[in-house]
Amino acid sequence: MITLYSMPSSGNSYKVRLLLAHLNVPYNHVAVEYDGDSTLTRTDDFLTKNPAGKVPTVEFDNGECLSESNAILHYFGEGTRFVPQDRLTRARMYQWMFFEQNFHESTVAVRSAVYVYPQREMDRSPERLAALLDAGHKALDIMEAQLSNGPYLAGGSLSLADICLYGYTHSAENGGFDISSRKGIVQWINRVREEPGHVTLDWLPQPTF
Ligand SMILES: N[C@@H](CCC(=O)N[C@@H](CS)C(=O)NCC(=O)O)C(=O)O
Repeated sequence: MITLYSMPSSGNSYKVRLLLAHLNVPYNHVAVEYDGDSTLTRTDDFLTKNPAGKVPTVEFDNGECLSESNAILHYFGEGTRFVPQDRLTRARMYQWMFFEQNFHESTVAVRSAVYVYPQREMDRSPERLAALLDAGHKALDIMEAQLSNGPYLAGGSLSLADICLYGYTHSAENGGFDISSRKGIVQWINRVREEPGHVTLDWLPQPTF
């Protein structure tokens, strides 16, 4: 059985847990939280699995490992209903997933992390918080423009792009972002949440041992 190293409180890890839940993929879960110098991601053993020292990271039965949340989504999502058949719609799904890592994660997720994790306290300067708020609202406006015109980010049904961007958008208010005035995003959050098989951020699989 595969092992997923993931951070229970993190949107990047949640994306993977959400897709695996939708696909009913069983896995061992190893929880990783910030724990100073003893954080699991800093150990020599973990660094052989992912030299970047980050989660989510998947370890397969044969010892092969895969990291980067969106690469993991791609690995498990390929050939399922979460990857559109149409070439352009599929490319648009990837467009949103690259946007997530380039623009949304570095603003919306980072501002929330700065508030939530005491370890990020040094990043709480007023200038930095203001810049992140401004840039994060721009990222949310870009999503809002799409979601005011269609039910999902790419095509007419839930795709990897929605699973990917839901991770940090549904909890963006933790970072001080205004979601409630963005009606397209509000309705999309409800739509994603109502999809059969959905699990919440705090859901973790039962231990298998
Ligand atoms: N681009 C990476 C980002 C991964 C990442 O930043 N993970 C954070 C949690 S959100 C982490 O592992 N932090 C623990 C650490 O740095 O030790 C992805 O999408 O997987």
